[in-house]
Amino acid sequence: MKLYDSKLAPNPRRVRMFMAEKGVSCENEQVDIVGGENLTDEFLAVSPRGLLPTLVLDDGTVLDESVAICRYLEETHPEPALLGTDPVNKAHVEARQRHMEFDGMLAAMDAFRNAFPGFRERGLGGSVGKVDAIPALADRGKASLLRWYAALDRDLAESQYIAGDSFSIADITALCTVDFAAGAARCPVPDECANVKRWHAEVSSRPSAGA
Ligand SMILES: N[C@@H](CCC(=O)N[C@@H](CS)C(=O)NCC(=O)O)C(=O)O
Repeated sequence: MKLYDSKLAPNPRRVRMFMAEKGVSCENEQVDIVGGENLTDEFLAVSPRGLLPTLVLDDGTVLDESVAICRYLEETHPEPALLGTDPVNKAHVEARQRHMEFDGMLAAMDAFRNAFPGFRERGLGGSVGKVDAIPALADRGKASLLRWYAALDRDLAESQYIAGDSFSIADITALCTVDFAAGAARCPVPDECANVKRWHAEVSSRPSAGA
């Protein structure tokens, strides 16, 4: 299989981390999003939505969503389980993963995309039509991130990881979001969020965090 990847982007990093946790590797092709390589005919012939990550399986099947790719990898490489263990835990991990994606990742995307000069005419990613950036959405993205950090800090006062006692996909999504928010979106974890900082140091020390 082959992963179309982009080193600086947070969603492809989620898949790289997931693969590293599973000990899975495959062919990798870097696609330059800022330079617009994801919008070329060549890439759109592979992945029509023009988004990264995209995983192409050996039989030609194209998977173009991070969590769908992770689902496939979990089914084909069950250990270690990153999407939960029993029916209740699986549901809880999925809920927490969605909280991280909707409340964190999307806010970080808004904060970055709507402020980055290179994306002035690319307010939404991918190939389906151009939408201008809206600068006010960058401010709202940062406000949403601060709200998310506060909620995360409360949750992490009660548990070691985002979805309880075990590391899961929810931690991967959250780590990739925090690092992207702190770097590209210039919205780091506030000093008062000591529980988030404790968790961040712990998950950042995993070898997969460098994938
Ligand atoms: N929900 C999708 C989001 C994918 C996405 O937005 N990827 C970004 C990189 S993090 C992208 O490819 N952007 C292309 C662009 O900005 O044109 C997933 O998780 O795979």
